[in-house]
Amino acid sequence: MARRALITGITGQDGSYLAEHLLASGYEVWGLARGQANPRVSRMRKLLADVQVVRGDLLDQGSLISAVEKVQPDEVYNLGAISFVPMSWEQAELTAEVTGMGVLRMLEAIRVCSSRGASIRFYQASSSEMFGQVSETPQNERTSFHPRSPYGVAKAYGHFLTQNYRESYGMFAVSGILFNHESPRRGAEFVTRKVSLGAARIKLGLASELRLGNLEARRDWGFAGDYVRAMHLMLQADTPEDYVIGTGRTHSVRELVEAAFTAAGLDWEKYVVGDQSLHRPAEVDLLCADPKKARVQLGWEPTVPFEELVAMMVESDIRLLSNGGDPDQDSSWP
Ligand code: NDP
Ligand code: GDR
Repeated sequence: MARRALITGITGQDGSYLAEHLLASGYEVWGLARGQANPRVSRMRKLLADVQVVRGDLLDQGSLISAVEKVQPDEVYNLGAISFVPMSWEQAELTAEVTGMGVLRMLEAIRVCSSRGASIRFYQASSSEMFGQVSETPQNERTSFHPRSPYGVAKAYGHFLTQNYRESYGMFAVSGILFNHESPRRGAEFVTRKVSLGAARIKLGLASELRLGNLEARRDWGFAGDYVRAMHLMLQADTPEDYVIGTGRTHSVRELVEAAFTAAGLDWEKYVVGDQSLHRPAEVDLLCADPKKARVQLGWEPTVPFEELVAMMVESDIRLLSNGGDPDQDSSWP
């Protein structure tokens, strides 16, 4: 019988790549989707016709128990979250509820169903944002946390809770501490996609400038398609353990802008405008992964280097906009 996976956050970037990967690996894939008329569900269905949808919300404990009871999954991937860091200052309580308490509700749903005999492995989407103001570089599984946003704090709660359920109840529950990963399906609010869309719009004469915040922040950017393979590998391991996933290379936002505009054949300095209002109340200045444990124990390696990733996103956005696609309407997904 096919293994069955339940993915929260199915309408997001990672949900789409993970679903593709699991379907290609022979899984029956279910996605948890919220809302009575969520337009992102139809976008997801267009791309992933074989994914079955179960209604539920990370804010609603009963809906998660019902979803787990209905799907009877072998594996649950908890990717659902408020994931945009600036929004976590604007709606800190909601972020705590969805991104933090949502993990508790999902773990409880699994614990309740496991007590009736189910055996379910659990993956939690932890984040390099938990490291925040870093105490050492590169960051590995033993690096201490100093989160710098309500989002990072909520993720740290979910991370420790996942460890605690593993230790308290013997659950196969793991966290992937994933560094930034991007793709042509990345939300338009995140800096890589904002820059690739900005360069594409300027190239096509649809915009004349791109406004950005802190150009000096450094991130370890990889390709989302590579990172979902790591999520799956973590749940196939003999023992439940947490892993850092990243490329081990770091670049500034300035270098990202330069690479994107170069890929579009443009000089970035003519178009990029600094905007103080886009700076964050507290910034994470530098992130760089040490993914050695994942390489040695899981055999995981990233395959798409930074310049290739940026060029892929810029080319995709030039194609999308040339064909009349509207990324702000969430209508199209390459
Ligand atoms: P996205 O922002 O693209 O997707 C977030 C998903 O969460 C959407 O499907 C959204 O669904 C869902 N969601 C939001 N609120 C709820 C809710 N109340 N109940 C159920 N689902 C909800 O994120 P990514 O795909 O980029 O990231 C996936 C996960 O990995 C997130 O948890 C993120 O925090 C984490 N992460 C991401 C990294 C990255 O670089 N991409 C790095 C490290 C961690 P809806 O359509 O209903 O809004
Ligand atoms: P991040 O990603 O906060 O690292 O979280 P984001 O792309 O939003 O920001 C990266 C860096 O770019 C700087 N920046 C800007 N960012 C945005 N969004 N818009 C701008 O105009 C801009 N100008 C400069 C930011 O200050 C920041 O330093 C992502 C999310 O996917 C999280 O969910 C995930 O956990 C982490 O990555 C790992």
